[in-house]
Amino acid sequence: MMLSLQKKNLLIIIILTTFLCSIQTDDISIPKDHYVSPEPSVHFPIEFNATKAYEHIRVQLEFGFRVPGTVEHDMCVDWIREELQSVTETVISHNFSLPGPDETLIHCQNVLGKLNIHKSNIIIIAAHWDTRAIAEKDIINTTQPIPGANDGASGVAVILELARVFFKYKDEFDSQIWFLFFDAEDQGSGGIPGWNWAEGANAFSDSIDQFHNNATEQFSFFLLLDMVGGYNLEFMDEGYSNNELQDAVFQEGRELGYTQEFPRYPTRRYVTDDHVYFRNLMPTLDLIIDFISGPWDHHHTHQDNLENIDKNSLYVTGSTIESFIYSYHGKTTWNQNYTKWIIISAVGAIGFAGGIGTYLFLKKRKIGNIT
Ligand code: 1BN
Ligand code: ZN
Repeated sequence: MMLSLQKKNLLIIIILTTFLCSIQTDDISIPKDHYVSPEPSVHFPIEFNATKAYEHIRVQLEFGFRVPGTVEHDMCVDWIREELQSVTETVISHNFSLPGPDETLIHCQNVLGKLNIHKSNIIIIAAHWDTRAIAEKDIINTTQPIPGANDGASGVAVILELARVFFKYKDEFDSQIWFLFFDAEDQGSGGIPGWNWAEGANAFSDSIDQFHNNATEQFSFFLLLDMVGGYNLEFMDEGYSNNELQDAVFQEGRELGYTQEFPRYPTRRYVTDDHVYFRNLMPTLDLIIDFISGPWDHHHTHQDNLENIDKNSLYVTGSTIESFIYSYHGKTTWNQNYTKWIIISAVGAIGFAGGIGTYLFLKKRKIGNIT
């Protein structure tokens, strides 16, 4: 059958608009489904290097015990700042003091490294870097400090390695990333007499307006890594953490195959950790093991040393966070994609309706050879 020029044009319009309606570009993801999807959403390839993270733990232990008020402590924070200089855009020290046992002031320091400082959303990844002044859970030398390979150094190590990776791919992110290192977390219950848990995080959250612009920047979420490097890693359900954020990170871990480490039914406990001081600002998650009855039983003992660190646990934690950050805050967030999809569909639908309308109009007027 021969088609007239007008009819051909109309058919082309209809085919084109229908095609436009059905286009899905690569970066149109299905993020809403992400929370429930059984499909892996994993960013590949993962670049997190567990050997580099392990090395960061070894370096911290070489400084000695990182107890506030000691030279070892001050040398360690200088090193953290130096490491951050090469993988962030801004390194900021937040200095504060707390009273020591003899009423002299002990100088403490939180450190913040910022990446993508011109983006408006802020993701925070945090850990404490100080180590406990006493080993109250050991059977010997209970008044002596602990090495803190897991309790302190592991979180710092994983974050520094993540910073290296994210710095390399910073243009892929639509968010700022803050790498935040807290001092004076681990001295509660007599660690340093009179101090509470998470003093550094408390001081930082009190001063947070010094570090961001309230009018132009918003906080997205806060991830705390605490004791992420021991063997038999199994994260617990920390009660002060945000449920949705916790479910999403655990789901990401399970999609990577880490079903032991991110169990479906984790042990639930409440821990007064650094994240509690940020709960009123954004969703927070404490990624922490069950240090009371879990399989890694060196918490606040002299055995919290390099021998009881498992590189695989560092990899599980690092790769899960790397993948999670890409999934949720890569260049194309689900919001933008969803909007793009609506626009494409609307333009397509209008074009399609216009084509049909023109066809009917021409047919009614019997213009051309439409039969
Ligand atoms: C986590 C690691 N914490 C200390 N080391 C926090 C904590 C707070 C632990 C209260 C026990 C009780
Ligand atoms: Zn501790």
